[in-house]
Amino acid sequence: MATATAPVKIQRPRIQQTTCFIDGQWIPAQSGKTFPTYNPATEELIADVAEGDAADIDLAAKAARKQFDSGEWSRMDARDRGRLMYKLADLLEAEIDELAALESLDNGKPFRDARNADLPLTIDCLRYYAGYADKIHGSTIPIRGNYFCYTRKEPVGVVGQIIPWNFPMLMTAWKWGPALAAGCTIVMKPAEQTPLSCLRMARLAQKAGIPDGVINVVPGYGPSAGGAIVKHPLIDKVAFTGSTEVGKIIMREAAATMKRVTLELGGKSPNIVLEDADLDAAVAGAHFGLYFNQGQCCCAGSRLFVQEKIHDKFVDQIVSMNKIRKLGDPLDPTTEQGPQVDKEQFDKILGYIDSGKREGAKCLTGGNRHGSRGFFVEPTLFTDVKDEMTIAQEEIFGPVMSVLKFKSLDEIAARANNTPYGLAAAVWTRDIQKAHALAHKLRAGTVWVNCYDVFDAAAPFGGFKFSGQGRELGEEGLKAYLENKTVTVAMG
Ligand code: TXE
Repeated sequence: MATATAPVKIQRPRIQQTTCFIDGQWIPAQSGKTFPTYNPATEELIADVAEGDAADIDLAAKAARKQFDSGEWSRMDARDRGRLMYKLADLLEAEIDELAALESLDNGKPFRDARNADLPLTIDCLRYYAGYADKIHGSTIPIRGNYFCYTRKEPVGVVGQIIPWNFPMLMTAWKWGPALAAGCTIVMKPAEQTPLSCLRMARLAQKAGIPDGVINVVPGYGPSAGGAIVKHPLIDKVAFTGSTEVGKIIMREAAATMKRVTLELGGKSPNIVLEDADLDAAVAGAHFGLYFNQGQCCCAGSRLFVQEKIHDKFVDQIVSMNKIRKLGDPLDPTTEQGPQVDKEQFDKILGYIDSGKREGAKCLTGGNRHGSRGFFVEPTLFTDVKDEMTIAQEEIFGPVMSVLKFKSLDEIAARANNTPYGLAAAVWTRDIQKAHALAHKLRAGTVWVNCYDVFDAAAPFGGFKFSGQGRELGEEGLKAYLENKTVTVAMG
């Protein structure tokens, strides 16, 4: 994994790509429209970006289809496809500081998080799947009779990919990695809040020599550009990361063209701390698991269940950490927490904070806006939270921790599972039996034990229940981009 310490002085990144990228061409939207992307730390305009809609998606889908059907990419020697993907990863690594700054500028996340988490994980994901390109194969099957039966793993075709704004480059890599390795071609729509880094990645893919039409990027809004991807008849599959609400729309609309669908949606993940846990480690893990990325993580440990006996000590330590947390300019390498991505998210979070106060939870830290410019929210801590309160039920997607007390192990799995979501969960304990017992009972796609937010390109990620369909990353993630073909040959 690429690692290095942050440079002392961070250069403001260059803004180079602001148009659609279709069939290897950088072109304005067909309508000529643009939309603004802002710096959430200052609320200032960064750039106007092409506002793609159905007409641009149509061009992109046709280009991706033509490229796929030509076989230039889909039937390229698999090892050569992998080589081009490695090249893309190398180009990202060569510009890692600039790309981290670009991510930080457009999203608001602290530079040091972008530099030490987003970028290394992005590069690692592309390399992981580059290595898979020439290891995708079927099997031979001994069926009854005098036949030779085998399977082929073929690319699904043209894939539409719609991503959110919380980890723009990483989400791009999670989508492109398996699609490219499988031999698919892509129509991608980045989130309207953060289009810049995905466009820069497309430029680097072009530089790496990935053929025209393999990757097409159309920035734009959800219902128009995103909706057009979901409806387009030339697109075979849609992969979406975002809200559960939009996930449901996509699943419904994708049915008309029988698209394959994978969805990575919201969560309300339980983080369970047993009284025998290593307290310092659990506090640090819980703090990171909630406040990392300004709380804008689908897997944020937003229902923190702490066993009664250690509750007060645990809470005291979180209070101390929140008091010294450094909020401010994301491009300052010492900043720990940046702004929320936009005004809509900021308002939504402040609304949830109000509801927590109204419904009787105790607000021990934060609870307000930080400063007067930019979308900063103080690190907020609620205790005395009850299972039925709104802040314990709904995804807040902000720096708001809700601590719920529990008495015994008997009650905890049922309480933890009592949510429509099932994305992630964590357990902190020194007792290995309790750890495994709980891990097996929790209805979640990922369970971390004595750690939180440990991601690896090789480890599948995705949700049970309303948190999604299918898995990303690892071999599971690749399968979502493959069709199985069974070939049966009469042997005479
Ligand atoms: O998400 P949307 P938003 C959750 C989180 C957040 C809430 C709303 O709780 O507060 O969702 O965020 C595109 N057809 N998550 O509004 O709308 C949109 O343009 C096709 C969890 O940003 O789901 C963007 O590219 N596409 C989450 C992407 O979908 C549509 C990450 C996500 O936007 C569309 C983000 C439509 N009808 C938010 N409508 C996670 N799982 O990590 C929107 N889009």
